[in-house]
Amino acid sequence: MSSPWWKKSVVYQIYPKSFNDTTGNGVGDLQGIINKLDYLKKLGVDVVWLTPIYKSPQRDNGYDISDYFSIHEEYGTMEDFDLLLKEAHNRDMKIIMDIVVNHTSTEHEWFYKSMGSKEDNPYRDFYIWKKGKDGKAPTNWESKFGGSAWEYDETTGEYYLHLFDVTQADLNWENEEVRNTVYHMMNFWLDKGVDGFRLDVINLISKDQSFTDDPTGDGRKYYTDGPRIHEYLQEMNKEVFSKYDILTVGEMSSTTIDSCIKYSNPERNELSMTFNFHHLKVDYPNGDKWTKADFDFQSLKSILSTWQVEMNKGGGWNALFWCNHDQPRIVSRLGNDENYHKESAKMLATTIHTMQGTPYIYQGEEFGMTNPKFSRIDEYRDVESLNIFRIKKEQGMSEEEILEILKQKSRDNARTPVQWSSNEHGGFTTGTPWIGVASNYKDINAENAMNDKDSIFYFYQKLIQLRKEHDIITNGDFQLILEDHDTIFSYIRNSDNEKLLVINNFYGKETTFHFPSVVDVDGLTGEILISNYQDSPADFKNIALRPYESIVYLLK
Ligand code: TEU
Repeated sequence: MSSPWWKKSVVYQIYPKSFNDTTGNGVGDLQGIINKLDYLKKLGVDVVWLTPIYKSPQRDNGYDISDYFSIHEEYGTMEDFDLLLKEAHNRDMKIIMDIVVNHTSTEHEWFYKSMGSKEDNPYRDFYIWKKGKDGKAPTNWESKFGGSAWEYDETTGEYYLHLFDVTQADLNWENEEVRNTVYHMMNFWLDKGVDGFRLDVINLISKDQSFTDDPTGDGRKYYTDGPRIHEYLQEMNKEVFSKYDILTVGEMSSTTIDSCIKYSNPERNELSMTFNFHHLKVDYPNGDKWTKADFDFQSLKSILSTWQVEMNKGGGWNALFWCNHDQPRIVSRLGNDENYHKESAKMLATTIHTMQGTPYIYQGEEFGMTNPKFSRIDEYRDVESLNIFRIKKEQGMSEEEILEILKQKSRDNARTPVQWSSNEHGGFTTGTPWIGVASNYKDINAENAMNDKDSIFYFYQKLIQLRKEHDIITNGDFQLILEDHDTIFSYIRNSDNEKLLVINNFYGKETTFHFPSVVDVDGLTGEILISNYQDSPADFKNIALRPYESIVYLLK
């Protein structure tokens, strides 16, 4: 069987709300995406992933869907969507949709029907309703956005489960009717011609039916990679995915390598690939996201390497990424957005784009957008950030301290409008943007990047091109070298007749790279494929690396 197209593709993620506004209402829209397709084509991406554009009260920016068959009004109409799909296909680009089926909005008509009565109600079992225990919630599980994962509803005197916001009620996947309804909806979009799905928190859909308290108070072990998850995904694959030539990527909350191998090994007929987040928890000391902290470089190296090696061994496939709409901007997080903006953004790009898997670029990452460094709570919009602000305050933390944490960790860091130009609001809108634009938009914007041959944009373009030209980037296996080095992340990708040597200095200080004598490269010469400095040396054996220097050699 020939290798599937998505193994050699690069995906670009669009968060429509913040991408490009053509109506002046301060919210991005589908026409705005159509207007930028040529820009995306120039960058060279193959696939565009749209985060949810369905009808939604927007309490969680579209991850709270109230109708899977219509387009959210502010974004446009179904005609706009059809045009977008056509225009993308005309340019040889694909579109994948974000599918959220762990939960729906409580404004979905299924939920209204479900909450109405306990008896003679075919919709009751669409969601997870339970009686309280001793006047309290059915279990002690916590919502991922803070507080209890259960909400009491007076109508029938029972609680419903919501692993996320109180307006995001979990669907009951034990119910066959729910599953068939979801498959029908997925087929509707695929029949329209979309090229695949990103499946939101898909590894949480199967809950342990014992509904017991978790001694840790967290609950995730009762629903993460749950008891029937593989059965559901295989059923979904049979009923939906297997009928089309598509890309499916599962977003896997707190998963394991073994599970991801199962999800993505093609012999099991589940998904094409998986996102996991372990490499982005390296600045969560003791697992706590809500702390201001530096990142742990050794853990980062070790997590990325282990996933590279093990997924390859087990026949799984990784989705590679630093950024998405839930994560702070990577150049602010692992790079240096003040003194080495270009160098560090390019070094981080090299790291992701030379590993094995399918790389994802999040809007604005391609020209180095940074965290906005908001300093007031009224600048934030994200439901999670606002909840945490309230909860931490109730627990006695000072507002200043919480704001410092949000500045580093809030999901809104990724959600500020795309900075297209140095015009007001970065050229995103002629109106008032729904969330503020980062104040550095006059320097950091797409237009400037397009006019600068040495920009981060053209660096990404080149990395994408290299993937097309060198199969070793897709197929080569992964070998970590200089494992214990305290600032260099370096690895070799091996194929039968060549090697790719990747050297990344992750810090703003100089260091020396010595090629390890245990690796045999006798008779091989190195050619530089890409570097973030003009004059990196041709000899790869001993290199005085400059701040954030990043070099990729092809050894033949
Ligand atoms: O995110 C799920 C998820 O586990 C996160 O990355 C989440 O944002 C984080 O745990 C919060 O600390 C997905 C979506 O990407 C996110 O935007 C949604 O809010 C969430 O599911 C619920 O649909």
